[in-house]
Amino acid sequence: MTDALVIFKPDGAHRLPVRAALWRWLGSQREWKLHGLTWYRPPVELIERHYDFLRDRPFFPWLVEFMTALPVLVGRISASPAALERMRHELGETRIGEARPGSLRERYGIGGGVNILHLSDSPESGATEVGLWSRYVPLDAASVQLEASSDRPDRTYQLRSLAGQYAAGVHTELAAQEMRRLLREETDLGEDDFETLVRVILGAFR
Ligand code: DAT
Ligand code: MG
Repeated sequence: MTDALVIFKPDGAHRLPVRAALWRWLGSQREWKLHGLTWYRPPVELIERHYDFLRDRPFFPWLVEFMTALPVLVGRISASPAALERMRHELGETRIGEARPGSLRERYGIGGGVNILHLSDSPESGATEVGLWSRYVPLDAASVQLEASSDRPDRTYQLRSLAGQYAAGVHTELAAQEMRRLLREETDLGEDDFETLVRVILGAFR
């Protein structure tokens, strides 16, 4: 058995229909075991270490801001190496535009690196990431109880289309305004946290 780190990123944690869908998948424990899932707002230093291999990429400052902006849901799973590989397959490719149709990221990701869920990509990275995060947050705490469904509407595909316009500089203001309206329908975040969510999501498409 191998360990892996799982994180509902801010979009996966706070867009309620997405959180419910991720929970239905992860909580099924189909061929893995979930050992704990807890709310935690990671400090910059932890995210910079976690994504150290991306330090030189142009999107790194955005990535750090995105991952530290709001509390996320973080936990540890154990699975066979083959099952972990199948989980990564079900999750889909990193960039939403390239994510396999039917994968979780294709179904719920808004675009670019706004891709809902982190999952360690191998037994080696799993061990490293679980080791690193355990120094900050207990990964074996009793799991939070999440809702398996949401009465909020899922606006993923509209958001993705608008993010495309926003990124292309087409109707930028209107696209941003409409994205804000749709995100408001999806989440119950309070006003300040909601503004933060909008900011970090739009930030991916500048
Ligand atoms: P994954 O999350 O699929 O394991 P990764 O480990 O290569 O992908 O990268 C970590 C995160 O960094 C990824 O989830 C989103 C962001 N990212 C990576 N490559 C990117 C890119 N080309 N454009 C935007 N964001 C990117
Ligand atoms: Mg990775």
